[in-house]
Amino acid sequence: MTLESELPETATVITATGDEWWRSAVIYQIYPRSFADSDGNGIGDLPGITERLPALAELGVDAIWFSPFFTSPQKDAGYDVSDYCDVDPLFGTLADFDVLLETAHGLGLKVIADMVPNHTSDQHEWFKAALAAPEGSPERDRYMFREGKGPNGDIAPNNWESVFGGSMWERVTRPDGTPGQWYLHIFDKSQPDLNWENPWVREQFFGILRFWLDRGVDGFRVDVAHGMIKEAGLPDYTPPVEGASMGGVTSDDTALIPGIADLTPDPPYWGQPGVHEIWRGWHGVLAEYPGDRVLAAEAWLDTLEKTALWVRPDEFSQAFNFAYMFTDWKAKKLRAVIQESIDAFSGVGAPSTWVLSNHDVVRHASRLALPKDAPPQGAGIGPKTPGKPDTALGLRRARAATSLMLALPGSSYLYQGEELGLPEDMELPDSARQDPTWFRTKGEKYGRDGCRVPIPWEADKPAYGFSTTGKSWLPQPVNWAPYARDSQDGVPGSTLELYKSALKLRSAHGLGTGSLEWVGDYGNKVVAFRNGDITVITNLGKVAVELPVGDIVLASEEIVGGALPADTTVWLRA
Ligand code: TEU
Repeated sequence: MTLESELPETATVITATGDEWWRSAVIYQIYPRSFADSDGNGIGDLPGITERLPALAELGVDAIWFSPFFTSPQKDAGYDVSDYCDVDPLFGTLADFDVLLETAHGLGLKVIADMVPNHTSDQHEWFKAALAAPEGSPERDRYMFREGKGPNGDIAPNNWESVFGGSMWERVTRPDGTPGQWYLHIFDKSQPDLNWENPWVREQFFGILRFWLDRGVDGFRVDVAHGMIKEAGLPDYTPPVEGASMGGVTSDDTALIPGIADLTPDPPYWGQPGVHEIWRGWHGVLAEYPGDRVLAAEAWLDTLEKTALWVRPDEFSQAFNFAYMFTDWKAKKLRAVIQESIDAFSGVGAPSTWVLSNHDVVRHASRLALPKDAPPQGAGIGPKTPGKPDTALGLRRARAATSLMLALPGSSYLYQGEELGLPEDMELPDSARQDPTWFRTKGEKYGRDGCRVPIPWEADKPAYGFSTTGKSWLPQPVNWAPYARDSQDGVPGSTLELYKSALKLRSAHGLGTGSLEWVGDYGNKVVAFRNGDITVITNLGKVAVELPVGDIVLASEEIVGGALPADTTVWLRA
């Protein structure tokens, strides 16, 4: 189905079968440094999370995915790992992790860790050994070292640009002080890429996976799963669309614009066919363990068709649906991406996933009200960005969008704070910024700090209850009291209560394991479908839509007089 095609009259979509828990799970992402701080240093930690876990059980999610808490110099907020089998002292200890895991399991919550195999930190022992070893040594072969070009080797081996800005190559200095080889880093220079063609590297990660599986984790989200293998010869590459090489999806997602996806071949460092053999190996390790462990791919690929190849039965269990995430607030586009997702994923026996926010993108309570000419994904929004989104409109659309998403069959991901309706923090002072993107682009891109601000728990406490001392590694806005959990708990109509109701009803009506049948009666500005005994109607137009007879079981805004207002979703039982 293309964007331009009309809504099929009836399109019943049978979701993939299988009774593994993750096929229909709602998975809540915790960004550990911004969730809850127990020791008052302004950075969230594992004991802080453990204390707050009952709030997540009460919210009604099934599982938690934790962004990395492993030992790390924190150059990229923990996505630069220097020891994969230990907890960074900032966040606590392995014993704290064991308590967290036990507490979560006791509350019925599964736990998913974040594995970062594309690169290590430059402070990892493997990289230190590589630097200390001579050129051509087995230690160097664990990473992507190459000679520079030109008579003195002072030109980078190719023209690739880092996702965070600047060259993807950094030159090292030999022990005698002379310039040496270059190493590849898709991200920051403190994140050297591993050489996944090297069997020794593959073997190490089998051990790391087993370390966490033995401790009891229920699976892994795999970071940059699309970047691990690079095209042989590392050929030069110039992206046809600005930002395309960087996962730089804009609000007009290239994957969803017919034509552009066809013109965008996989860059030589994304989505190479060699990755699939790695995932089959990882699948095999997880299969040795009881209890349906999950493997979720963070793979930024330009089409859903390609993404589906990653979730074939012997590879990942599921993959993030970034095409869905970046779909504009337009009924036609939304219907198309839903249909295309279910077709692509169920074609290989996998559930579709759905997601609206994470720690790398502008929060959807702001993104859904961005003006047309907004900066591309990854640029972020800051004090000097022209045409900032309207917060009230953004929140209204976010509530409607989430209410729609949570009625879709498959698995949904939530990002901490979205259940409070948090907007992007668009006024962070430059002096507070920490995202490497900000530094590597010399301030040209604000980066991702605006979605990473510590979340508010209690309106009247220091740091809104995030920390005991009032410290917060990124400053929190002064106007966040109304978003605090205790300002919304038990308050009818609050965003928190909307999430709780939606999650409860989703489970009661079996929507996650259900199937979708389009309902075409409401015009082209509406998305409407049936899932089991629930009819979901979302009005993305400006004009109110008359509702059919039926009991309203959920509404993202108050419904008066039988009409569905603009930017509103209802669930009806007819
Ligand atoms: O992200 C990979 C990635 O390519 C996207 O995050 C995106 O291109 C980027 O955010 C620019 O918009 C993962 C993690 O989710 C991210 O937090 C890490 O910084 C990155 O990997 C490196 O580990």
